[in-house]
Amino acid sequence: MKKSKVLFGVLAIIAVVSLVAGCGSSEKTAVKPSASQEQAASHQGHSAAMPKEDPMPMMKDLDKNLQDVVKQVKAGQTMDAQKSAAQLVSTTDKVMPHMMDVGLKDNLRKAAVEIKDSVNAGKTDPSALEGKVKAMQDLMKQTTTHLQTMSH
Ligand SMILES: [Cu+2]
Repeated sequence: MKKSKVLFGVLAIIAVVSLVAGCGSSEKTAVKPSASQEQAASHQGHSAAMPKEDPMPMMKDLDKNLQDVVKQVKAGQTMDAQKSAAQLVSTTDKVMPHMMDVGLKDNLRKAAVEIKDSVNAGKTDPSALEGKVKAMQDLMKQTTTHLQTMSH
């Protein structure tokens, strides 16, 4: 009789402990999604994860980088064009953390890299580059519009 009472007591304690532990862990997992939901909500505006700088001047830089690439390719200044194309990609990388539209972000980056690759391949045909430049300009316009929907 005594033994079974003790056994019951131990079992009861185990049950309580595991209940408490279970409660604690379920509370923890319940907190996590709500925290990420909060994060997602704050992404509507300028997120805290973003660098604190204004991306609009970067869009101007991007436009200038692109114009430089075109001008230098046309002038046959391959080395300069390659530098400007590298600059074009690095400016794009600076703008990207401010973009919330994943598709647009990918396309903008791809367009910049495509221009860089074709300039780096040397002997770039200006007319072949033209289509890529137009695509980039179009994506830059969309990006500017996209960035204007957020407060920076
Ligand atoms: Cu931003």
